[in-house]
Amino acid sequence: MASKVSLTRYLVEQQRVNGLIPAQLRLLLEVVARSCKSISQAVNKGALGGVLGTAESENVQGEIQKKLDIIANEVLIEANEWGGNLAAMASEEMEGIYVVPNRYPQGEYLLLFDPLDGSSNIDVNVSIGTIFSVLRKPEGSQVSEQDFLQAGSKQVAAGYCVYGPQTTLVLTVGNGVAMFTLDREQGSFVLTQENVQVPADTQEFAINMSNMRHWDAPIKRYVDECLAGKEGPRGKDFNMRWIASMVADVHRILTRGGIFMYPWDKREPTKPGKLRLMYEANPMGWLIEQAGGAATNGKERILAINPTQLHQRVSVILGSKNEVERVTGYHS
Ligand code: P6P
Repeated sequence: MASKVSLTRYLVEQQRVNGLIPAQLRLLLEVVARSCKSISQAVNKGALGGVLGTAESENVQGEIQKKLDIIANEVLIEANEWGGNLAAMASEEMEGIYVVPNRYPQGEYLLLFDPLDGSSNIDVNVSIGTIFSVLRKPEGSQVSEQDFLQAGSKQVAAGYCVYGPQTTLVLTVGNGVAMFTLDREQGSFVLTQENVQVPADTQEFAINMSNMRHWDAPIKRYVDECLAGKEGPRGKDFNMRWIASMVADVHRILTRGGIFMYPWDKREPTKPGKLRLMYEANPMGWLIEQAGGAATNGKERILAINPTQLHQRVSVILGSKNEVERVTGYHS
């Protein structure tokens, strides 16, 4: 039987073979993976760990925080602040950036994360996940929030860990997408898929249909055509999925194709969308593109958007390339 390739070995080989991962980035990714193992343990305890329910506090998004949101955030901060490879961190759960304390050496990378995406699913035992993105800190003086405002195309690493029937880490450093499944007996992530490819076509779309009356015309047209099935303009039937956990929906798309849409809608016209650019759309968009898919906001490539605010939101259409191009085409 072929010997198991651990995450560590994969990263060392990517560093040695492709020179893609400097030692400091490799250490950072190992520590993020270790953080995900700790979060997975906490998530798996559920009610037995007294970690379900809300924390009676709100995050910067004005959303009620779940106890596990805060636990996951603290795990990532504490695990990543001492390594000497980061200058600062940013999180969906924190208003401002977290600058590495002076007692630790500052590094050249910036780490952004949504510590536990899909929180509404925690208490009902549906898959959730951690999403992360790594940028280089621009040259210069003391790190600031401005340093984080880089387009998604500047990411040097991106990934997520989905806490579902398996705990699976999905990662790209710009050389394709690899998936690692947590071997709980060994306590290590083992390579279970390399060179992940999203099929260019699909018969499965993911959107929250309850918002249909609020959508813009191009999204309504696309979904209506999917619902028309064989007899309609698409000439084929479509299936629908909506897990209300971006990590789980994106994982399905990376695994078997599909299109995920969280578009702008007229409930709050000044808000470009619900999902956040820096630590949701950018990392997921890069993973999808690295797997041969596409990711736009309906009008332009998500990774080309120049951010103006750390927590800014964006409309997201991502997945099977031909479907995303069709929906984007309807917008032009
Ligand atoms: P809705 C989870 O809260 C999240 O940010 C994404 O993970 C998910 O795709 C979306 O919101 C679900 O939103 O409006 O369907 O509950």
